[in-house]
Amino acid sequence: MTEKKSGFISIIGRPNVGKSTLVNAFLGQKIAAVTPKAQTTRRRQMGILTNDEYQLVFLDTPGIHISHHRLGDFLNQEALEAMNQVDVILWLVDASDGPTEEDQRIAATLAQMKKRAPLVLAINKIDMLPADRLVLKTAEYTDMVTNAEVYALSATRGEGRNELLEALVAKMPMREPEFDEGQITDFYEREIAAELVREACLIHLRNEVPHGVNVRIDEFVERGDKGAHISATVFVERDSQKGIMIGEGGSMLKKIGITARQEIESMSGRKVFLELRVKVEKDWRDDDSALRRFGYKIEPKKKK
Ligand SMILES: Nc1nc2c(ncn2[C@@H]2O[C@H](COP(=O)(O)OP(=O)(O)OP(=O)(O)O)[C@@H](O)[C@H]2O)c(=O)[nH]1
Ligand SMILES: [Mg+2]
Repeated sequence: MTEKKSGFISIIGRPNVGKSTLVNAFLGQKIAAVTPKAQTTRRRQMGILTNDEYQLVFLDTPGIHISHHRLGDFLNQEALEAMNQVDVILWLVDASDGPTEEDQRIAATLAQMKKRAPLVLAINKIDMLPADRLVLKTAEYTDMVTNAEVYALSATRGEGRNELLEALVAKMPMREPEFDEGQITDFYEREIAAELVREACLIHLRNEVPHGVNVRIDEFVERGDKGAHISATVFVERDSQKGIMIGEGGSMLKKIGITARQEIESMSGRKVFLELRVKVEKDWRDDDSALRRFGYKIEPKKKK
């Protein structure tokens, strides 16, 4: 392959600032779950944008937060690790909110990093506030970093998005791109399907219940004209949550199934038959062996 402007960009930030929204918007298609709730993303995922001039590989990461579970430790670990060996760190913040304690911690982490990639601070959700408040917020966030280029954008509406993209391209070195033109992510379709089922749970369920959900795809088979047949197990943490998840006469599970199926169909461009069942895996978010079984490669607990 011939050389072009190519490299890796790690998108970090606290939960809910719009990291996954931005990756989906740059790619022009949905590869990552997006919801109004914190801690939607649980695993690092690549979004690969290629054209004749460049290949940008975005690493979407879980929101960095003050964790209360072993799962939370894993999420933070995933995000922090993504900052190594990239060409640019893109710190996304939310103009409508903060800076919060989580932002302070991220700023401190960035300041402490010995060999750090160039930093770009991007202030998202500018559509949510008037210009005068935006000026104040931008100053508050900009004060938290040194040596960073600063951009403002709306990931959903598009203002400022191209300017940010062009700035990122300009920072990439000339080298051979790592990935084929056609590849847009490192997740398999079945992994994205699992994320979209979890997204539907986050959309329809309230309080802690959806955060304790894990989805396992048990079967994903092609049935020609009939599309794909997917069966999945939704794990919850407690018996009481199983009842909530299923709902009266199965109504909640049905609602979740419909939303998830529609999303999977629009992601994959074909018909999907989706079958869901619910199981309890007691307190799995604090159970290292359950976490590993679910594929979260958690590091051993640090001694305090
Ligand atoms: N108004 C507005 N909303 C936005 C914008 N960007 C993202 N959002 C919304 O913010 C919410 C969170 O978006 P996500 O993309 O899931 O955020 P995230 O940073 O990936 O969150 P985690 O995966 O939990 O770390 C969603 O409801 C988005 O629709 C924006 O530019 N403007
Ligand atoms: Mg996300």
